[in-house]
Amino acid sequence: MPQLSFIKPTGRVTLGNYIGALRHWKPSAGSVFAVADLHAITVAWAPDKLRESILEVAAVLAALDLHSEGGLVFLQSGVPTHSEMAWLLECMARMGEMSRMTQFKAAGRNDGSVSVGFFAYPILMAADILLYDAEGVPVGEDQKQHVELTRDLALRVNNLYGPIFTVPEPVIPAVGARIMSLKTPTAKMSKSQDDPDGTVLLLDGADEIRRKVLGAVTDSGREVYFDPEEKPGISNLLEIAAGLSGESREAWAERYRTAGYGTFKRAVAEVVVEETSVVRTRTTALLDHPEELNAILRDGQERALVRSSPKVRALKNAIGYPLAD
Ligand code: AQP
Repeated sequence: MPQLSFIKPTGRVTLGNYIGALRHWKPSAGSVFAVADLHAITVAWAPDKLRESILEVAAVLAALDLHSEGGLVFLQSGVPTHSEMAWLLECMARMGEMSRMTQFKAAGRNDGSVSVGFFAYPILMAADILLYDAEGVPVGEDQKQHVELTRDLALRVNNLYGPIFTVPEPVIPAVGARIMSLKTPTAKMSKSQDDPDGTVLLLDGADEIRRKVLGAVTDSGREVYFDPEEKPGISNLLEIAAGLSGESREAWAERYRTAGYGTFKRAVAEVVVEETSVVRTRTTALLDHPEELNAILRDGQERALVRSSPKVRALKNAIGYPLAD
């Protein structure tokens, strides 16, 4: 089944993004990988930072060759069918169902300054999915409700106007590693958090990676073993090592159990340096040659528009717009 995955340009790409998501993404005919830059402005943003983040995220997708084998890599903002479809669906969604979205309830309900876009973004996400006839959408537990909204909207449209949309299923990945901050191992490593020493960036140089990993907080005791409750710092490093090397956490713990925290951290730092070096070098090269990256993105956006336009036309036609075809 072709994959459809979006990533928000809300900051620099982290090692958490790479281990938890990007390194598992594979191109195939029909797959869609997009920089969700329309989603990035639902919260406060600075134009320069946004531009920088969009280009970095796009360069990583291209460095991973996700545009090969017929896959699409593009900027969401460059393909107008996304916002057009979102508007059409917004007029079919109900305030009641939108107000029940837990992410809005958690972050925005009692805050009058939250943007209307933040309230409506699950509908934009529905548009992103429905435009490409995605059957399965890989999401974490926190996004499952949004795929359910997408299903409800698709079924509503299909019942009222005929079979226009494929009704997608949420696909929850079996074991997704959750990488935590190196400085606060009880908090997720995140692009948008201001946690410079706790966050390894995918484009950090080798020395910077070593400095950050060696500076990671550890736990009391001396032994290396996996126990996120008792040893959140060490367990996070085991998760990182296992996520990158393909060897299990247990194998890593066994090898370094009594070696001392310093030796263990040095080994983890080396794995991070080695296993990210190819994607780092390729991403940096693309950022240094914007014409190559731009060409990939322009080609992706043209193909995405060709692919998604019939869906918008079909819906417009069915709901009463005379010149939609
Ligand atoms: N710490 C993490 N460990 C494992 N996986 C992670 N992902 C993010 N952080 C970790 C995965 O990366 C993908 C990025 O998707 P996104 O950028 O659209 O959303 P996100 O999950 O909100 O990512 P961030 O980095 O935490 O961004 P902000 O700070 O803006 O919220 C997803 O597949 C995610 O699971």
